[in-house]
Amino acid sequence: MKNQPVFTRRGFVGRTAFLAGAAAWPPLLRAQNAAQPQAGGDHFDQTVQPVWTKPPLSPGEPGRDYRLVITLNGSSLPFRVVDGVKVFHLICEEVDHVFIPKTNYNDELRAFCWGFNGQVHGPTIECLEGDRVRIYVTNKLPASTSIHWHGIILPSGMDGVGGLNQQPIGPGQTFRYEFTVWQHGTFMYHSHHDEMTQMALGMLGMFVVHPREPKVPPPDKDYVFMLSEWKIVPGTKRPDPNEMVEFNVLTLNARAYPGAAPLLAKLGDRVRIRFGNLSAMDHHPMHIHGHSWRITERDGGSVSEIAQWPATTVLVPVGSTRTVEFVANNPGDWAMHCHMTHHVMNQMGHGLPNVVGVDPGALDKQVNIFLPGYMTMGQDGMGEMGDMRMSIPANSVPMVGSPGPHGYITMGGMYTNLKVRADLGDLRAEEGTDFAYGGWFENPPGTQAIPATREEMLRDLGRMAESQLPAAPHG
Ligand SMILES: [Cu+2]
Repeated sequence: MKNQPVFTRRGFVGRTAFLAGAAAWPPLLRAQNAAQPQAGGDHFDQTVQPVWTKPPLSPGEPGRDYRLVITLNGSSLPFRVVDGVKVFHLICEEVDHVFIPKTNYNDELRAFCWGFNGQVHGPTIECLEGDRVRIYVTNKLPASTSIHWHGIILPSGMDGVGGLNQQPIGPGQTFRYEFTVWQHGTFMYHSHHDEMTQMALGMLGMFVVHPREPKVPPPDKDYVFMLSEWKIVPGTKRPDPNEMVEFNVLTLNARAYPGAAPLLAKLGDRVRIRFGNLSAMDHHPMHIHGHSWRITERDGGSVSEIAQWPATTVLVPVGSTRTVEFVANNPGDWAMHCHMTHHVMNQMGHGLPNVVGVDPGALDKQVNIFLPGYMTMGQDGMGEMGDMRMSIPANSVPMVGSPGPHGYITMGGMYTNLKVRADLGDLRAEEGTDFAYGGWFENPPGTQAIPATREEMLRDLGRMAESQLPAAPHG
């Protein structure tokens, strides 16, 4: 009898009072409360009927009714229209996924992951508000799975929680999901069966619903990023789903810098960036340089204009989406990255002793007697690590970054660049590493930080100790 509800006298009285109160509502108020849900992203209103009960409209066409988003290092899932329904097919399968391609500067980093249709993460699903979608999910994995449509209001039996809403999809089986989407905004999909394992192996994707009646014109560039985190022990080829704390590969659309493609924007472009976060354990404060953005959407709906906070960093909590918009009015190469400093490192080891400030002095000479080639590292931080071209284990990459136009960029992981140009020229948003694009910004004269001269320092800073000044020229 443990799980039987217990009606205490107080609880019963409280409940009766509530019901009596409801019955006493004036008829007008009750009618308002039962109003039909409306289009326009206002699906968080607590009306009596959920939005999915509204009949579908004729299916929207990309190019005519909406512009497809840009999934860098990924793609949008193709569909067919059958009797007014948009039909998609997701195939869950193992994928030998490249996190960072091989370049002149680093070996590739790849691992056997679980994804969809040959990709990690899965392709972005896109539709128009009011579309009816039918999604076949074929399971080619060795384990059962099920797919949850994260943030989408739909019938309980379509929600995809294995065991709760449906039987898990067994290996070799195909299940059919079907629902009408009466929302717009940025949503996600992911495995909801053995989540710890299957999400850690990559079974995630973005789900974008375009508005049927947009209140603002579509942006010039509409980027979408899935943020996620992995543990890939150097030298191994399988992400470790048991990891809880020490994630060492932090990704944008399953690519770690320098493997993540840059965002491109023509000067004056209105840019939208949709972030989704399905990391196992971490929130990501995503930060933009050279611009500030407004937070225009959360996963529950659009933010009304008056409430759109200006910011340069948006916190994207686990299990959430955040959409930001800005005008790319500042030409240059601009960093965009998670501001957690350990999330912009590649395959970070956290077990290192702290030797910052230690003078290795005679130590290296002594140890070299027993260990030829030994070198104490890290006494000045990690910035030089990538540049040293040290030998590292197979299938691993330097902890930090890659060459940039002015030296070494000491960031990896959840980092990429926004390139704003008056003329994008040969720059293309396609597969590759960032620095392989070759298109670095040339800072106009007078807009570049450079070494200060002796004369400038004496002129502007007053009396200076000789030791703080650059050496006087000889002669
Ligand atoms: Cu982060």
